[in-house]
Amino acid sequence: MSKFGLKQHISIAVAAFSLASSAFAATAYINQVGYRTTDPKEFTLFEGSGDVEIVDATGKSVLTVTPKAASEWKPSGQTVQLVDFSAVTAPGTYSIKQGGQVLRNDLKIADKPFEDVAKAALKWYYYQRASIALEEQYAGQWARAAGHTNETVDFHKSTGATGTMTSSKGWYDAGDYGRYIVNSGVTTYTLLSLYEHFPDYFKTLKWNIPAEGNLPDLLAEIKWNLDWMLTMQAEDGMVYHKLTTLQFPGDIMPADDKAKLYVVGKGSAATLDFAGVMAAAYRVYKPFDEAYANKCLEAAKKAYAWGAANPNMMFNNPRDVGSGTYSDGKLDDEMMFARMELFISTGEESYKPTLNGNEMSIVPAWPEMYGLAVYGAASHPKETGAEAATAKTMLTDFANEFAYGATKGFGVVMSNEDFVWGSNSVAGNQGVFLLHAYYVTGEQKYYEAAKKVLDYLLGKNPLDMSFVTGFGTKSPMLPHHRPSTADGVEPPVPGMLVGGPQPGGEDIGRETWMCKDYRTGKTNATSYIDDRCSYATNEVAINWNAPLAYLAGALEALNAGYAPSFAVDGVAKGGTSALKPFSSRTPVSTNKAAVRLRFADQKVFVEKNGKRFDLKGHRIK
Ligand SMILES: [Ca+2]
Repeated sequence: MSKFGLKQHISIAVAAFSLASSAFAATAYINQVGYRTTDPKEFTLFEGSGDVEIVDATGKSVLTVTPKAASEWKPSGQTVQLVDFSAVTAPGTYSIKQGGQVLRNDLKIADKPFEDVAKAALKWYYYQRASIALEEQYAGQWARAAGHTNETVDFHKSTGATGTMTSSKGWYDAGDYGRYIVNSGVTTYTLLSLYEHFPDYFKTLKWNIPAEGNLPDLLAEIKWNLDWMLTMQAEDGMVYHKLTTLQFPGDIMPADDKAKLYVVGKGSAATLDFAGVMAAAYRVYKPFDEAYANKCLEAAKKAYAWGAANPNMMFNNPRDVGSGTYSDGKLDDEMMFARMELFISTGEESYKPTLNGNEMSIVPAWPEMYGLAVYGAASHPKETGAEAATAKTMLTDFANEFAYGATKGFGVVMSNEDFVWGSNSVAGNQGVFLLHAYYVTGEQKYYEAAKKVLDYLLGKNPLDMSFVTGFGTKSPMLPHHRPSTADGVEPPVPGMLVGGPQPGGEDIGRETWMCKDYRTGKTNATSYIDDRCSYATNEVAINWNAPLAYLAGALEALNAGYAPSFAVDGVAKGGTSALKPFSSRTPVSTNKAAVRLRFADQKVFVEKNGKRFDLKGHRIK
């Protein structure tokens, strides 16, 4: 498979033993899925020398480019050059040559390069469905029996309730089979906002899942999780924290996980996240099913009322529970999110929020919901008035820095601090953030930087691999995902974004199920292993796939001519490209980037009593 990259480097080195050192081949890191005909296009060159040629399938050289000045990208420690080949616009498969050597031959240009990625990233939620069999007509070789079909589930004593209740449906959270309200919150909202921004595009986009009335596929899928979330609300409005077994199961299929299911815990984070999501769902489902929409809004109001009266009830795992914690010690952002969404949906003064323009933690993550309130305000200017203007400033201050970062080094937004647990979702959320800045300004540099996030996730990275299963020349084969491990099917379930490189090494240990140290000689951006053992770099999660789905879906929708209703003129590209000529594009500058990013706040870990825990509640040293 590896005709290029490191392996070719070695074979060329051997073949060229007696020749000059200039015979060493460079490495070209590309978006392996492809580039859009009308988009700006760039790849990253390592150890290159001289001009680069782009050669079409007939062997004809269609472009000769001089790579840009070299610069170091600290996360991989590599000094690299960016190569702009935007001038090549014809669909096809191309080779990249330098010094007469073919560096790689899988460079693709297409009209809708991300449509299949968007569909697969969204289809993955179907594969994660609890309480239903995946039928072959929809799931193909990944068909499986239903899991977690329990008629009733037990209340854990941490809920304060006794006996049983009914709760089914929802999406399995990650590589495990837990269902967690907090992580469902950021995930479901991200997907709802994708629909709310591009309703006409998603009314017709289909990816072969069971029909749900007259709902578009995206809303049919989201409803599967909303239905579950609604079961998790108690009479008084409070929302239970999670539905899991007491401990994680082994590598078994969902149907074989027979341990007792418990409703566990309660708290302000789950309740407020639920309130915000249900308030947004009201708007999105109203045109299709008014009764369901009203049910969501009433649930949102009840949850908010409970959350406003109980704003600081933290959840911690009870001693006998070892499933994921999703414990959050800072809850003002969840409150802001809930108020913003309820205010947008109802216009009631009692919910009216005021954004703090100095808030720094505004790139969303499951414990960082403030950014969703910023998105909400920016995307509903008619409803939020002055808050929309504050939100726009917050978006552009950060987005300027992101866009500038993407012009140097590897040509990606990420910096060293971003290589935390789930680094690929940090990248994805930066991309979604940039698109929001693009919607409200129309500035091309934000669109380009967002697109570069997708380039990174699909192969333009120092590991020379696509991080999405089933896509690209090389992609993860052994993700930490129980169904993919246990189903006896060689390819993993497609459309999953793995967590990605990061140097924490939380999964390294002596126990048989843990990894040997895969970090030796590696950098932040290469500390990764494609192995089932690696839950710290190779797991999948619903909140990680959501920004991928949003990015790929939004980029296709924009290029199909759809713009969000609140966007400034010129945002929809309509396949004809609103790009300025490449040579006259305004260079980006950091002069106005007064805001310093505090990436530490986005780290995906939980601190409790001075101890750090990972997503799943494992202690981090
Ligand atoms: Ca929080």
